[in-house]
Amino acid sequence: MPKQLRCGRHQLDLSYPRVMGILNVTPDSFSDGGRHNALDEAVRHAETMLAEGAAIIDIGGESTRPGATPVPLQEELDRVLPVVERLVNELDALVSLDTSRGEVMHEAASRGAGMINDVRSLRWPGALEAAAMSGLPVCVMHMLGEPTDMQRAPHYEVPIEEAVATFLEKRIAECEAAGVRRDQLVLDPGFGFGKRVEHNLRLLNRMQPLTEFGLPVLAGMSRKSMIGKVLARPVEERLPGGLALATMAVERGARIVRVHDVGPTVDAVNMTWAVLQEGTDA
Ligand code: 9MG
Repeated sequence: MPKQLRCGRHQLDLSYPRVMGILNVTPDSFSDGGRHNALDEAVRHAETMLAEGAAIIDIGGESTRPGATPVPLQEELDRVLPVVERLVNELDALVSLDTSRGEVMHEAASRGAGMINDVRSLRWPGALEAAAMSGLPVCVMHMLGEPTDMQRAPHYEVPIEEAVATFLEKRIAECEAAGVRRDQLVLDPGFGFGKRVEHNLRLLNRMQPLTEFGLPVLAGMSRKSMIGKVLARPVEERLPGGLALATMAVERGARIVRVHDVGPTVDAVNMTWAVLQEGTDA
């Protein structure tokens, strides 16, 4: 596995697990519904996450929650680009862009974003080309369907871990064929994206083989409904469940965990790593 990812001006050291902090810039993610000071609020939130130990800030201007519909291109650009610029210029942050649109990838890369996180794995028109042109690392993720319909009775003909591995293998080949370097890919099993709770639990138990592609694995389970369903907790009470899942993902080989609650996750992940390293020469 590449131990370093080249992320534009930044090098991301993946010789140990890193935390990616989630920065949603959709209107409903701001305290006043995004009417005033949304940009300042986003910058302050990113600053806090960096101080808590986030290695990457993942900016998203389109909700990918179950049932969500895509926003118009201009709206997505207007939401994310000012935030990218401020985080890059004021905080020197390693910014990842959570988008499926080639235009957004291109504009964000030209403003200093260091990574692309596409839940649709560069399958929208123009995305593969834009990602290849940027030279940035890309997180490719498994998803069955689209956010609008993905949670309507998802069904697989083969065990979920096989479906995910087959999908990612195909995407790796397609990305490479389009000029995205293999050593710039990050793989994501896509917890919660077209999966029932039993699929998610099974996938987490069996995600270790994904590391055999020789590429870093990213896992995102923070506050997701799998926690709500197993523990019967509303979204604001899912941190303990999320820490357990982040810990298990790292134990099974994930090198990036994507979370809302950075500080507690950094401690949980670092503690897990200390145990995993015990007795090795590292
Ligand atoms: C944007 N987004 C929401 N959940 C995600 C997950 O699990 N992985 C990645 N890569 N992105 C996600």
